[in-house]
Amino acid sequence: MVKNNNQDKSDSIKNNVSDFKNSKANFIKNFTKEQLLGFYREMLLIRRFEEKAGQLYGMGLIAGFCHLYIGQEAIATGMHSTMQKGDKVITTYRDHGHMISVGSDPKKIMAELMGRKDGSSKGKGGSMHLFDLDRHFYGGHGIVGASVPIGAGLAFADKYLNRNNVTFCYFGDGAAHQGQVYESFNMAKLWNLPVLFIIENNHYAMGTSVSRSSSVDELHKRGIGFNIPGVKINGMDIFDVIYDGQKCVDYVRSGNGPMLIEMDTYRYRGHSMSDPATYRSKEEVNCMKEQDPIDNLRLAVLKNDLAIENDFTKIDNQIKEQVNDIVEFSKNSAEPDPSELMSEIYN
Ligand SMILES: Cc1ncc(C[n+]2csc(CCOP(=O)(O)OP(=O)(O)O)c2C)c(N)n1
Ligand SMILES: [Mg+2]
Repeated sequence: MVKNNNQDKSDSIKNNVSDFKNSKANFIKNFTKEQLLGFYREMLLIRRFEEKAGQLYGMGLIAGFCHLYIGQEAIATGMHSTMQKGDKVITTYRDHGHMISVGSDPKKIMAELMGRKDGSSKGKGGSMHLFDLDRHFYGGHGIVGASVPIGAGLAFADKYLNRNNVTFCYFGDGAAHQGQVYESFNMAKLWNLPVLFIIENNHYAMGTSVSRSSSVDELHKRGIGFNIPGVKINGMDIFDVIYDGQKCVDYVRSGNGPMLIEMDTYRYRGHSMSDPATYRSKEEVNCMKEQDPIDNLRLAVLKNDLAIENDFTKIDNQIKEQVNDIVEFSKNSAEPDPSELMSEIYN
């Protein structure tokens, strides 16, 4: 196969990744106890928040579309730890976890899901249309693939204004087949935009598996035709995400132009609340749950004597209380006034 410079860079990242596999036990020791427990706290908050959202949906307190992120938490939390002030995040409708990880108030997120006036979009956007300008979180997009050209545009603005920031642009394995994705890849490389394209490959686009829909199922290779290097990262392990992800962020921030990451991950629940997910076996789901990112982190920390069981139990209890408060706040928030119906919307 003919190689180009970017391919060499991609290969060298891959080589470093295999070095990392050998020294993984040591990598965890780079973090303080506070940092490790902070990762655990954030991932657990996303998980419990999502479980609660699922219950509230069942009770009729959340309506419309609602896509849960359960199983994919290590990606949002891990990549967030590689960000600098002013870096941008844009993603799909599977957005609750990403908005929590950038530090938005989860009370406002839940209130938004419930269509209440204290929601982050004043209760008028719902689950798929979260937004937080102060934290550079640019949505929440219901149109499959739409986060990619907009993400490239955000990166264009940073480059144009000489800001040393990176845009973290997330999309799914299904979205990776969209034409607008490749138009964006072309321009992003042509202008060497500081954008990190991150495919969250959870192996299904609604009910269609990657193997049934993709002629090239190694999605990290999708940038090669545009000279965009790509790597595949184990998205079920936060230490893989941070170690490998940081190298990619550094590459982009150093002015080399875009890079593509394929995060290998899995969603435990159906595509949305109306999907019983009968297209995959219980064995498959259980096998993936054995690699659970939150259990993985807890075990790795305990095994390395970097915290004790009681530290985790305390956090488990605090998160339980926090999620109860989040629900109370959201239930007590009123629905938007009917006079708001036509304001701040496109019509
Ligand atoms: C342009 C467009 N086409 C189709 C849909 C319907 N649709 C919503 S989600 C989805 C599947 C996308 O799967 P993937 O990109 O893998 O993301 P995931 O849901 O797995 O996170 C489809 C086809 C849409 N919202 N927008
Ligand atoms: Mg998918």
